[in-house]
Amino acid sequence: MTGFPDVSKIKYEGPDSTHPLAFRHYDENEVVEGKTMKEQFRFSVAYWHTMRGTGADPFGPATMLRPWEGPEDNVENACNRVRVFFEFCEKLGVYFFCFHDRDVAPEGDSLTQTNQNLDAVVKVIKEEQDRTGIKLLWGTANLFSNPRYMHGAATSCNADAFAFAAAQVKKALEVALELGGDGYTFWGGREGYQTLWNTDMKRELDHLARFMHMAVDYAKQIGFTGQFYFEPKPKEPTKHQYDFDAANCINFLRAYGLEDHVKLNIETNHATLAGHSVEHELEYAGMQGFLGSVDANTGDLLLGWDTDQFPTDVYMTTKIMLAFLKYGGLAPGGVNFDAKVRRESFEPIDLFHAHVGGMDTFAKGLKIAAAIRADGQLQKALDDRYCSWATGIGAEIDTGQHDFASLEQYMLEKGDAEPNQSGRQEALENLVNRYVF
Ligand code: XUL
Ligand code: CO
Repeated sequence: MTGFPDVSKIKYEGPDSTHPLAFRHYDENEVVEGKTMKEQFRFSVAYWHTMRGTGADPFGPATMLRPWEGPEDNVENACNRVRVFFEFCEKLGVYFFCFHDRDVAPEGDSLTQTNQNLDAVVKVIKEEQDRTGIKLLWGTANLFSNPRYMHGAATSCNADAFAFAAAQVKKALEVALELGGDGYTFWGGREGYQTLWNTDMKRELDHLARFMHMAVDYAKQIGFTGQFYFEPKPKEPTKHQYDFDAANCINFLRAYGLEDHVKLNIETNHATLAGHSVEHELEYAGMQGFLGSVDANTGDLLLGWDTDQFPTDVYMTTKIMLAFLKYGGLAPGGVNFDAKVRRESFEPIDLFHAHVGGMDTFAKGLKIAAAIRADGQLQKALDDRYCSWATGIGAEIDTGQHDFASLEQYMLEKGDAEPNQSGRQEALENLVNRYVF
């Protein structure tokens, strides 16, 4: 069966289009800063939300109308769902996807059975990839849903949970290799803790590092050359997640010798839950050489939890795209819509509205970011702000020609610092607005 019989391929119609399911800004062939939009974004659909999101929340059950779903969550149904998924991606014009092992295939009664289920579904995924040319941006393992992971997976107090998780990631890497995946993501799930009364934090972090090293080693062994990503998230489900934010994750990776193997997958709403903005997290990761990939979504400041909404704010996507362009793009990473339709948006067509809107918002953000960069006024204002470092004492400090004693001498002779300049924040906000509207 087809999943979306009433939808034909989404087209680019230009900014004046009033068609609710056409792109007004995302033209995959349009070249911006030397790359087509298709290459710049490497948009990806998240299988877990788009195919497995049910609309259930703590106050009520599933609401989603998904006519292709059979009565039972078995392998046959899972294979059928894969075909519907590829139909969705094709009609949308997205060339990448991401999935967790357990979203695509149901768990069996044993690890052997579960792996067989996964193999059966992966076979169909492979067929659909070959048919459509759609690629795996990154794969990952669900190390948080099954009750065996209640205390975490790699950081569990139960060594058997660690071992099971290792077996699961081993298989997930084999699958990622088979599907030609460009990456593999670690998201902590339950890697964190609720209270120090029952937690040996040092031991847990040592285990997490050992686990990641095992993954890196196994990837090498089987010839999986995709990029590893670590995805920061500060809270949910535990009170203290070990992968809090970009700075915390980078420190962990460096402390445990993983910095050459793992980059970051920055998610918008995880940034805001950490009390940052996504542009802060991207800039931090970028300047440290850890910018890998992006999980695109947005939160709601009035709700304050991980709502995973689709991005519709052009200011936000402009800031994201400024970071992308500054750091030379994301490939082999991409922009993965780790986002879900609202519980009330329960019809299949809502999935198209959501993704089309997200892609268009990013495309507009890219155009604005490119215009800001081409104009150069924002960069000039930034350069001017730091002009005291370009020559004279600033340049001398930067080239290591001073110490505290010589700087004291410099100030004793000079008497006082040069007066400060205005930060001009409001003027710069107005300048940015000139490109937005
Ligand atoms: C959870 C989240 C995950 C990861 C992949 O908040 O973002 O879906 O992206 O495990
Ligand atoms: Co995510």
